[in-house]
Amino acid sequence: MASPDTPRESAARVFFALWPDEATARSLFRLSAEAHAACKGRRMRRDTIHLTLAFIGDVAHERLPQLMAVGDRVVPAAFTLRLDRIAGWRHNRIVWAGTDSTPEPLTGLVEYLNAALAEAGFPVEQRKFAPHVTLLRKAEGELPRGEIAPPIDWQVRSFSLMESVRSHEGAQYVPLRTWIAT
Ligand code: 2AM
Repeated sequence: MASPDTPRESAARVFFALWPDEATARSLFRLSAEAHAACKGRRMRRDTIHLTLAFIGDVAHERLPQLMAVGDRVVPAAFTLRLDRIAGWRHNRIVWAGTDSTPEPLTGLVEYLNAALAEAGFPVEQRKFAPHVTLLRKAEGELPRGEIAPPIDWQVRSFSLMESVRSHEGAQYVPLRTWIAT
């Protein structure tokens, strides 16, 4: 995490994430249209839909190689992530797509990243991992809760270290490095 005296431009806001293929992103974007019809809010743009594995926050640029090294140590696995549940969180008014059955390779990846991040001195999330793909922010009224039918089968083949860059159009996400399963 950047210390308060780290000038903003010398830090990058970064996180590890799964980025969907085109078809999965399209399915999720369609789902967000349905959710938006029911509870308004702000839809994630199709190109920004993702699943965060580990959010790190502001990191001084000179420490980015350490984060790359964390990713380099992972042996990326291919797996299917079945998104079968849509729900909302009242505390932050997010509507998200998730799963009732987190695949073991996903849990393993997150645990590995968190352990390696902690070892390298980066801040790690203490809360239990709750895999979710944010669809809407600032949703209003009653939030959805139910099955995604048919479910969306996301064929995960890679993970990425992403930088979140703020612009007047909202956050832009830039991949810093992607690790692909062989
Ligand atoms: P969210 O979709 O639930 O808001 C980039 O900001 C990504 O990191 C988002 O997917 C966001 O999850 C996630 N994230 C996790 N912890 C965060 C935090 N403390 N601040 C901002 N984003 C966070």
